[in-house]
Amino acid sequence: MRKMRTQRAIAVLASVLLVGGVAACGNSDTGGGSKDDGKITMGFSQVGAESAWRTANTTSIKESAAAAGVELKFDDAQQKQENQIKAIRNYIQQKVDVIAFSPVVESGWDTVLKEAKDAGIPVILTDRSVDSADKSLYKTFLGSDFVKEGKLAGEWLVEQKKGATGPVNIVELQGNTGAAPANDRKKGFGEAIAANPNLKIIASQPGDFTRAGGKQVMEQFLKANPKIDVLFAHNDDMGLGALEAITAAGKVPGKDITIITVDAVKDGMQALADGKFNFIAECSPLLGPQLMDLAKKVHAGETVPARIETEETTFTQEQAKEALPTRKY
Ligand code: GYE
Repeated sequence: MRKMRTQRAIAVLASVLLVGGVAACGNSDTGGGSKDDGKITMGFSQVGAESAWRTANTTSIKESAAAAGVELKFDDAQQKQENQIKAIRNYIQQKVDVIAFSPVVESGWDTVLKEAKDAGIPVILTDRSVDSADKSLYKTFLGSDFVKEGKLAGEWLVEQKKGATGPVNIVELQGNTGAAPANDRKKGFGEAIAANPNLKIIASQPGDFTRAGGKQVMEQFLKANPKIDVLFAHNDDMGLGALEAITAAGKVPGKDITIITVDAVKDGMQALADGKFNFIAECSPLLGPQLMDLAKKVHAGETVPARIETEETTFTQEQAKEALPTRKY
């Protein structure tokens, strides 16, 4: 009797172990499989969170990584190059598969890029580029043509002011010093307005791409210059900050002062539709899907084009009214 009971107990125990074993085996199959599945790890160093453009760009990158099954390590450098260099060195140490970053300034990257190259980790530049002479330090640059954006802004102004008989005084709010979009937008705009000698930049200062910066520098411009006809702001956020300074100075934005910006984020488009801004050159922050695609190709050893340009347009007040209801960011 006792023997039979013992035998049954052993049988029950065995079946429990068996079922448990199968279940455990099943678990490890699915769990382990997806881990070693050639999943790409990307280390991304972001400039910061200085503008609505940047927020939309970060969201695009995070969402696209998740959708593409790319494991994303993300670092916000708070607009400091030294933080970006630290983050890139960390990613090299962690042996990520791909490093992507948006360089806060153009210069000073050769050493860290060489370290990534020596470690055999491909680098993708996104949004902003570097001025390194050695193009082998990175695989590709995905982003806008900032010179073109500045040029489109300038050409619109030339057209608007073609009947001007006297001087047209322009003030310029630049992005952070040394950044590709600040250098290039200034260049493109300057070249375009050279077509009409009446158009003169009477003051040009960095407002760091932030609302607070735009407001503060515009206050100084207004104090120092009794006649300001045009504001060219290198992004919407600085333009939006400047609106406060202009209104506080008793002037009507969009009427007393013509305002041109770059980006076309929702708040900028709203200001344009409301008649406070006059023209926006678009710069698209939605780089995530293309970036993930490039990361996969580069990781697979495929050659990719050295330069991939973002498609963009421009907006007048009327066009902003039409585009606003479906604007995603
Ligand atoms: O225009 C500005 C942001 O690098 C294109 O950075 C980007 C610029 C964008 O802070 O709003």
